[in-house]
Amino acid sequence: MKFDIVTIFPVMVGAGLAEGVVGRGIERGLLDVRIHDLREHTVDRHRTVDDVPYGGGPGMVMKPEPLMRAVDAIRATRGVPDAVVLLSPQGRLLTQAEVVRLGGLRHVVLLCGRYEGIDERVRQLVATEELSIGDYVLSGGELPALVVVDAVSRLVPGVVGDRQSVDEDSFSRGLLDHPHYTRPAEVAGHAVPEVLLSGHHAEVRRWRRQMALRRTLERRPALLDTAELDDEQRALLDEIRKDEEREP
Ligand code: 4HQ
Repeated sequence: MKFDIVTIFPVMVGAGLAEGVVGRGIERGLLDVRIHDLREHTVDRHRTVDDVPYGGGPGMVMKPEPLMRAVDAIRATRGVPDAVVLLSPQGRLLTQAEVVRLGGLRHVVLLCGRYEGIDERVRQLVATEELSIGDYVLSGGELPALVVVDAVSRLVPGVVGDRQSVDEDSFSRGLLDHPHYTRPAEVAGHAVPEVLLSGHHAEVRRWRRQMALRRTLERRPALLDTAELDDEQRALLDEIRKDEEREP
């Protein structure tokens, strides 16, 4: 899968791609990621990428032409992308469903904004969609772009070594994860739940499914409205809800 990231902080983005699962995916040729320094697409002596807002007010606005030229250059050298994504708090919220959709594409361009915002014509003329990674304010789109690349890359075959860990991932099943434990069996008086030491695989599986449902019900109940539960999960959830009624 191909990603092109346009930014005024190429070193920061490069650092975010260099290690871990994404770094290995790039090294192994499963991911083709290029970083584009927006300033390379300026034409003035000062390499200006921002300007004062029309109508006045505080802060600066990202100029449209460098971004337009950057995407033109990507089209010419890397091919016509399937999506040009603008990262901004005004975008549609990034969910695992959006991640899966992007994972079905072959070539995605990510535009990172800085300053107070980006000239609206970039949305109209260059971006094909706008995504937000959450309802909080960051100082730029670089971290959101890295979030998108990370989440989408995990779905590219071979990038995550163990296929099972992708399929069983928390949100891929629409629920929160169950608790995890490793050695030692006791830490500061806190023991690992007995069932996990029992060797009863069916019991372990049932306990994990129960805990995932319990945590989802307690922490993110709205997820249960859209999660596709099987018969066993619906039965477990009914049990948990009855327990709650007895001692809330
Ligand atoms: N910003 N999800 C403002 C974000 C953001 C987010 C990126 C700050 C764009 C201009 N982007 N710049 N949240 O807060 O995507």
